[in-house]
Amino acid sequence: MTRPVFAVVGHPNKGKSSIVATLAGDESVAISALPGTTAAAREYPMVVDGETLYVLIDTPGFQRAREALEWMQAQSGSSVDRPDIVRRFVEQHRQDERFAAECRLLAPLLEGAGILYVVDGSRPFGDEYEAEMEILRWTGQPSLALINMIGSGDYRGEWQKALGQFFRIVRVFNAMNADFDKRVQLLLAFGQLREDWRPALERAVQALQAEQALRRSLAARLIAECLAAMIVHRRRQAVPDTAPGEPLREQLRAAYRRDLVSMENDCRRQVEQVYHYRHLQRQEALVEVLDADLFAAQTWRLFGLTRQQLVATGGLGGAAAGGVVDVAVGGHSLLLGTGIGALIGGISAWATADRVADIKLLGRPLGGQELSVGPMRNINFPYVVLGRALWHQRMVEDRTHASRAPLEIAAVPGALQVAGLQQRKSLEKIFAALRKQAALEPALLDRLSASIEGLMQAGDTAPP
Ligand SMILES: Nc1nc2c(ncn2[C@@H]2O[C@H](COP(=O)(O)OP(=O)(O)OP(=O)(O)O)[C@@H](O)[C@H]2O)c(=O)[nH]1
Ligand SMILES: [Mg+2]
Repeated sequence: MTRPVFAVVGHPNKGKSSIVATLAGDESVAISALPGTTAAAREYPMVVDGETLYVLIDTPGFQRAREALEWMQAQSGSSVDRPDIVRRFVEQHRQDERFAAECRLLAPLLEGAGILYVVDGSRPFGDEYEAEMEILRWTGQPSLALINMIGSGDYRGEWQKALGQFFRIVRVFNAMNADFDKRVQLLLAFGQLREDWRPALERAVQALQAEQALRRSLAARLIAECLAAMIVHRRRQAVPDTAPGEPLREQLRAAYRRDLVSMENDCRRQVEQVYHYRHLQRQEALVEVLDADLFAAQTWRLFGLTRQQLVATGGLGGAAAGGVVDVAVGGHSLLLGTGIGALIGGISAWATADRVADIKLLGRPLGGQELSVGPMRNINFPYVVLGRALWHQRMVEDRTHASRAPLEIAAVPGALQVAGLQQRKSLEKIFAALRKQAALEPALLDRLSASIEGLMQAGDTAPP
């Protein structure tokens, strides 16, 4: 076997499949609180440019490790014979339902796979694991133990002592919360198991890093397109010759708002797909802020500039000059640059979130008239949309494919990078240009997309 193959093995319900899902970035891996969820071995290859760099195999948990070990111990032989004894065990019990799990999880090891033994470090060590570890040692395969922390207890110390006697490398790896760097570190540790596996795993790490960067660019592009489309969006409706009444205007405003909400929603779905989530549920009830209506006053306060913030710093001119207004864009300070006063045309532009776009009655070339709403005039709007989009992207990026819960937000948005004044000025220029445009100019989109990517990058180094 030339390419590295790893079988993820262990007791039932200790997070084997969760580790596979996280490393393979695959939401289709079956994970549940019921022991015995994984009944058959399944392979997850990491393929780059048509070449398989390494393979992970998810396996069922041990069911009768003690009995299996007793059978093996009853065979006569010395240490050199042990791998053969394990092989004989599997050959002789293939049809034996009692040892179905043992045969399925040992088979890949007999074909040369490395061992990734998973335990739950939040529960105490117990004798029942000794037989499992002993059988694994008998296979003679290179092995690494992973302490997964499922619950709140902490028995890492005793696990480390026990595992250290059987496995050369012991690592703590939290399947559910492992960030990108932890995943990379783990792959590099796999490379320590066998010298000739290392090059493939180093390439896998490089491919992973490249993929991460590409995903960010794609996400930034999607967000830029969506944001620009939302800023310039208009909705028109033909109206009777008699002057359109308020109900008709209100209908049109409502339709316009629905358009924007659905544009934002489409953008989120697309960003989720970039990160290989196709069936991600969002927790509407709990995600108070992110899923709050785009037009809710609370959303504007959280993600955009507020009138109070501007006024509190001694007027718009002062705010711009000093660059001291803090903007709660999910922790981003997406401040407007100088010239803010001119742009918003006075503080009246900071009316309620609802009064965001002009509504106009226009004559139609072929007679009759139409009502038109949009484009978005409120200069706070792009910051609200961008803040929400960056926050959502961050949560999706940080999520692991082992999480099965709906996408849910902690109470306080994590602090992301404070955008520099230059960055804010350049964003404001782009937004202002967009507001004036009838059609989206590709060069402007490129600039917006690059700025958004910059904000994502900056978010990495921001203090928590
Ligand atoms: N909080 C938390 N829960 C985890 C973690 N890893 C696994 N779990 C949970 O533990 C349970 C078992 O996870 P699985 O990945 O299905 O475990 P398994 O070892 O593959 O189980 P079997 O296939 O039944 O042998 C699931 O409810 C997971 O959500 C973790 O790192 N943190
Ligand atoms: Mg499983």
